[in-house]
Parts: sequence; C-alpha cells; structure tokens
Amino acid sequence: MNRHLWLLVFVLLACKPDISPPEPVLPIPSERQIEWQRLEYYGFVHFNMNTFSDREWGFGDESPEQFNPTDLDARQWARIASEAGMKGLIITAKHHDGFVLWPSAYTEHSVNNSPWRDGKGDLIQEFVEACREYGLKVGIYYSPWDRNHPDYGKPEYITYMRNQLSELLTNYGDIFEVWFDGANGGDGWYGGANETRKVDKFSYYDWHTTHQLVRDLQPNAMLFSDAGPDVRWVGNEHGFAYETTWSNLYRDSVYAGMPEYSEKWATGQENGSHWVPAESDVSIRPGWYYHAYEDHKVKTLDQLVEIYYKSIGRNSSLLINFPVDRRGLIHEKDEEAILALGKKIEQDFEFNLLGESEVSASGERGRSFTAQNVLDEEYESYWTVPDGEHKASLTFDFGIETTFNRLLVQEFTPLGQRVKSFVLEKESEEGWQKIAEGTTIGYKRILQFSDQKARKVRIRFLDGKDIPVISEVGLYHATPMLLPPKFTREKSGLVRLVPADRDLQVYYSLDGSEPSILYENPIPVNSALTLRALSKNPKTGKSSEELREQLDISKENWSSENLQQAIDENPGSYATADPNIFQIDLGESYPLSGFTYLPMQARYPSGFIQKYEFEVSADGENWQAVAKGEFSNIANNPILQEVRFEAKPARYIRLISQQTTDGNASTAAEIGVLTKE
Ligand code: FUL
Repeated sequence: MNRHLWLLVFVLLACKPDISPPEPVLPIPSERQIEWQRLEYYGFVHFNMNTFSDREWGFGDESPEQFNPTDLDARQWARIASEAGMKGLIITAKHHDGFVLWPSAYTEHSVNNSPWRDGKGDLIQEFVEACREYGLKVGIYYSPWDRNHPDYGKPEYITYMRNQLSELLTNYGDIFEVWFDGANGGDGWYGGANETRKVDKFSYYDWHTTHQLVRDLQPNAMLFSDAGPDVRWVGNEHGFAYETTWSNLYRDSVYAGMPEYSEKWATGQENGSHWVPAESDVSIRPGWYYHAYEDHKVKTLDQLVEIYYKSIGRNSSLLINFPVDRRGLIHEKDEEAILALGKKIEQDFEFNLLGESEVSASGERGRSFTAQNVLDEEYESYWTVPDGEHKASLTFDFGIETTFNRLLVQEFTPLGQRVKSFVLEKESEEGWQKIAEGTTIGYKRILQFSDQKARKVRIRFLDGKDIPVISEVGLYHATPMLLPPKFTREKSGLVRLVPADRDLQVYYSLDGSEPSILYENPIPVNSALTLRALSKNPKTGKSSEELREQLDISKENWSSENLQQAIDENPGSYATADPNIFQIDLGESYPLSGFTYLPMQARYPSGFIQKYEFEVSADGENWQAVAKGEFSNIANNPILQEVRFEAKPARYIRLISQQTTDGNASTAAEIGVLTKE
C-alpha cells in the first residue's frame, strides 16, 4: 500500500465512532479537582491557642502570653506525615478564638505578642518550610467565626478576614487547599463585649467575593466548606463517607453551616448539579486539640484501618488530624499509630493479584479503550464499551486458583461519575457466585470481604447513569490484622471477644494458663478471675499480643437508684451523682477487698472524682468506711482506678466523692468491686 492509502485507512479508523471517547456525563471535575483527588490522603494539624488553654473552642479572651510551646518543631510534623504516606498538611492558622499563628499586620492577637521565639516567630513560615522539605503540599485552615474580634458580625470584619487571607495566600507560596469551617456557636468575647452574635451564615460572609479573592491569589487551591465550591465536608467527624457517595452535589442548595446539611446533603446526589467531592475529616484522638487526658485514647490500628476503608475506599479523600501537644510536637503515641496505619495500607495494597491475569470484557469500544487498560496502573487510560451497553462486565482469569479479600475499582472521573450498582463474582463448580457488591464507585471504591479462592472472577456493572468508564481494577489479599480481640462484657456477666479481622480465630483461658480454648460463644463469668485472650491467624499460626482482663462477679443483680449507667458494664455511658454519693446494692453479700472506678470516658468529660471515701454495709443503713484517698493524676489520665482494702463481707457499697477535678457534680462510667484478695 502506498503512503496515501495508509493515511486514508488511518483517517477512516480514527473516524470510526467506536474509537471516540464517550461523551462526558455531567457534572465533571475541573483540572484543579482532578489533581487534588489524586492526593487521597493528607493531614490536619490543630495547634493554636486551644493547645494551651486546654479547650476545643476558645472564647476569644485568651492572652497571647499563653501561647508558648517549649520545643516546637514543624519538621517533626512533616516527617511523620510523609512517613505515614500523607501528601499534604493543613494547619489551623486561625481557629474560632481568633489567635493567629503568623505576625499579621491586622491584629495584635498573634504570635507577635507571645513569648514563643521572643515574639519574632512565624509559625506558618516554619510550617511551610517543613512541608516543602518533605515534599508535602501546604493547606490553610481559617475559621470565619472569630470570638476575639470586636467587629465580628459587622461588615468591617469581612474586610479584616479578607486582609488576613491575602497575607496567607500571598506570602507563603503555593497553597493546595483553603479550609473554611462552618462552625459558629454565637457567644464570644468580641473585643470585650462578651455577648452572643448571630450572623446570617448564608449572606454575611459574601462567600462569592471571598472565593474570588482566593481564586485570584491561588488559582490552584481547592476551596473547602460544607458547600464546596471545590470539596465538601463529609457531614460527620468520624472520617466515614457513605456506602453510596456521589461527587455530584446540588451545590446551589447548600451553604456552609446550614443545619440540615449532614442528613440531607453530605452523601452527594446522583443528579447533583456540580462536581464537589467529599473529604472525610477525623482526629486521631477524640478531640481536635491536644488534651493530656486523651493520651490513652489514641485511635487503634483497627479503628484507623476502618476509617481508611470508609473514606478513601468510599470515594472520599481522608484528612486525619494530629492534635500537636504543648511542646509543639506530635505525641509519640499518635506517631506510632499513624505510622502503623501507613505501613498496613502499604502492605495490603502492595501487590495487585490481577496483574498476572488475563482480562476480557463483555464489549470494548475500540483499540484505545480495551479491557487491558484497567490493569496498566495508568489512571488516564480506561476501559469502556459502545454506547448503550450499560450492563457490561470484566472477567479476569488467574490461570491458577488464587486467594483474595479486597476489590479496588476506579472510575475515570474526568468523564463523570456513572456507576450505580456493581457486583463481584467468582466462578465455581455451580457457576458464578456473588462475593460482594457495591453501589457507587467514583474516584476509588474498595470492597472488603473474607478470603475467597477462585481461578476466575468477574465484575458486572448492573446499573449506571451511562456506560461504565473504568480506569483501574485491583484484587488484593490483605493479611488479617494480628491485634488482640476486642473485649466487652454485659451486665449479666457474659463476656464477648471479637476478632479485629474476620479471618482470625480467638483463643482464651480463664485460669491463668496460656489461651487455648477456641472462642465460639459468649462466656458467662461470675467470679474473680483473669481472662487471657489472643487472636490467631489460622493460616500462618501466628498469634497477636495478649489481652488480659481482671474480671470479678457479674453485676446482674446489682441495683442503684438513678445511677444505672455506672453499673451497666458500658464504659461509654456514665451516671451523675447528686449528692456526690454512688450507692449500690450488690444483691447479696460478698467478701469485698477492693473497688474500681472508671471515670467518664465521653468526649467532654466532667466531674472526675479526685478525693473519695469508700464505705460498705451489711444492711444498707450502718456504714463503715474502708478506704479514703485521692486519684492523683486522674484529670490528665482518666483510666480505670483500683483501690484495695482489708477484706470485709458486705452487700451494700458506696463511693463518696469529696472533691471533683472541676468542681462539677461527680460522674462515673463504671463502678466495680474486687472479691479476691
Ligand atoms: C469543626 C471545628 O469546630 C472544630 O474545632 C475543628 O476545627 C473541626 C475540624 O471543625 O467544625
């Protein structure tokens, strides 16, 4: 064939409709959103005045003198974030209390007037330099609500806010995300006015003009708020997106801080008008700011892994917060936890088992869109089918029987989010069998299921807004987390042990020996004993560390007027005693030689007992004091307290609180007794 003929064939092929890309399904992401989506995982740093006032929301009357980290090192934050696999960090430049971390020309309420670095410090600058050194993108959290500023609520404050944003967005290089918080609680110091100021959140901030300012100064920055415009809040602070999560949002119906946002809008909507993907934010501890009393509440590896699967695995980005401590460092426990997560995720998704498989499809649109594209690790290339073939499928043949327990699928979002329902199946002797199913996919969807063995698997796309357009598919075999089982006990005394991963077995013992009994059903316990338990991976024979619990008589027949929550075996609930006496009837007489007190474990604790007296009685009328003392470090470390005394038989007990840490009425999550000396 001569050159002209070749050219003609080429042109004809190129014009064939089946090799043109599909029409996008609107809405579609902007370039800025496409870039951002690939980051997936980045961190939050909550460090500001609240770190020193030990609050979550400062009132605005704090003195800059209070801000004084002893050992601040932003490079430590950046190192940890980068080692954990994060791609950026966002810092609270100004929180609701109004204190700012840089020497702003527009306020005295800043690091300039603090003792830190003799008032010459610029924390945003140190933060930016540290992030750049570790290859992290830089983001800014800026609270529109300001409980310090005298003009808050007036138009002048909006000018102040824009002036400060201009400083932040001009002086510190590229910013990848600007985070506008929707919270506004009303009352505040407001320059000494000490009053409640309500603003109309819809109109007061004139968001359109503020957004334009950010666009002008930082065209690539993503704008975050409940309402976007670029990225939206996921509607909760657990870090969980939804089984069905659309990146599409009826953006014009939403504004930051609106009351019904979480229930009504946070999942996104199938036919939403704008592309505004979800971001899941969560703190590695209960609070956003550091409180020493939460040192024992850093999220465990299984909790963090759950967050990963429920955020990144559900078409959302993940923003995990570090409450930097008063030294100005990420606490050792938080570091350990986040690095363990990074390592676990890296291991789980290290090897795509489909890499070696043969892939085929129910249909292909043409040469550029073959099924092979879902395995090439290039997000830009994708598999799709001729128009109209909504119910398409992909089949993978491993050649040999293979074990797997995770499915990862990605849609090519520049052409819009499409899939509404899909199923993963394996071929067995009885034909195709369902393993798992999902609704939306979006940028990334991960399904978890217990170990499956198969030679052939297929994904069927059952329903969608249009034909599926799939960038990548992966099957993985994640190793179960070898963590000790989770322990819970009922009031009846029944003990449950739940493995951290469904493919693990649990073994236990009640007599102090090595755990060797296979756990199958809840265990009734009604005496003082030591429970030892561990999880075992039946395939490798490897065991987790051990869980040890000192148990005692059950609380089944215990009663207490109005204080049921202190004897319900639920550490999450609590009772408040007023007057400060917790009195309990044990139902019958026991030889008592001690008691336990678990302080309130809820998010905002109050009424920890600091000074106590413990009394016992045979008839509920004549009381005898058997112990008296102090729970010394309970404010900072509210863990289970155990007190021993000389053995005494008694049916009634009372814990008398003589002083609480904060002067509030005494609270108790649980009260228990010890019957063995
Ligand atoms: C919320 C704030 O009120 C919290 O203090 C925290 O900053 C969190 C990320 O956003 O709305």
